[in-house]
Formats: sequence, C-alpha cells, structure tokens
Amino acid sequence: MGNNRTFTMIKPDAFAKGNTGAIIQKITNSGFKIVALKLTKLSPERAAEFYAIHKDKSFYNNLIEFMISGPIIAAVLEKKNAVDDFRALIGATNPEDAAEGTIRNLYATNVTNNAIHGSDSDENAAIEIAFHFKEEEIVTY
Ligand code: DGI
Repeated sequence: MGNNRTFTMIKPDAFAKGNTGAIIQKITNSGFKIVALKLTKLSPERAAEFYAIHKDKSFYNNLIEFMISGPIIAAVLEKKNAVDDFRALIGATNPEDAAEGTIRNLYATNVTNNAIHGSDSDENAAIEIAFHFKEEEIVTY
C-alpha cells in the first residue's frame, strides 16, 4: 500500500569495478522492489538529454564523458517513500560527504565517478522512468 517509484542507474564506474551485484543486493535488502531492470549504454545524445539541467555547469563535460564511458544498469524501484528513502540509501553526491554505509560511501570513487544515480523528486522520477523504460517493461508482481 502507498508504494511509489524511483529511478536508479548504477553508473559506469561501479559497473566496471564489478560492484553491480553488491549494489543490487543492498538495494533489495533495504526494502526496494525492482520492477524493471536493464543493462544499456547511453549515447552522447541521450546522456546530454538526461543531464540537460546541468549543461551550463563546469562539471558538465566530465559528467557526460563519464556517463557514456561504459555500460550502466538502469532500474525502476518501488517502495513506500521511494524517492527520499533511496536518496538516503545512496548518500551525498560527493562521496567524501556521504554517510557511513551508504552506497556512495562504499562504492563511489569521487564526485564525478559516484557509482549511482537516484531521482531527486517524484516528478523527476516519473520523467526519468519514462526516459528509460516503456510502460510494458515495468513488471507488476
Ligand atoms: O542527484 P545527484 O546525482 O546526487 O547530483 P546532481 O543531480 O546535482 O548532479 C548530477 C551528477 O553531476 C552527480 O551525480 C555528479 C555530477 N556533479 C554534481 N555536482 C558536481 C558534480 N561533478 C563534479 N565534478 N562537481 C560537482 O560539484
């Protein structure tokens, strides 16, 4: 009852280091239900569209270059209070500021190579889910 959705990507650094399994286990152990999941690689165009809000930032080019550098794992997660609880689970953007035991604390390398994405609002979660998944790819169970 009352579950809602968030969107996540395991980023290229965490995938390349072989941390995908450990991260998915931590996500499911924390009460999130995976309802869609895929391995994909962002094109430069799609990465630019996903991060369009940051296009004027100093870190934008590094961010896009990093996000297209290898495969990502994209997923839709369900839980009560999914967006906020998932942001708490992943920790602060900069792993130096991420609380002990959070995914970024455990698996991120630096503020750019920070292992994982989590939507920051219900509105953005809906946009990001639709960006990566067709409705028929999201499983009800
Ligand atoms: O929602 P987050 O991923 O925690 O953070 P965000 O939406 O503000 O930024 C998206 C990504 O952009 C973030 O995961 C890493 C990168 N980024 C954000 N702020 C900085 C940054 N990269 C660098 N190098 N420096 C920053 O201050």
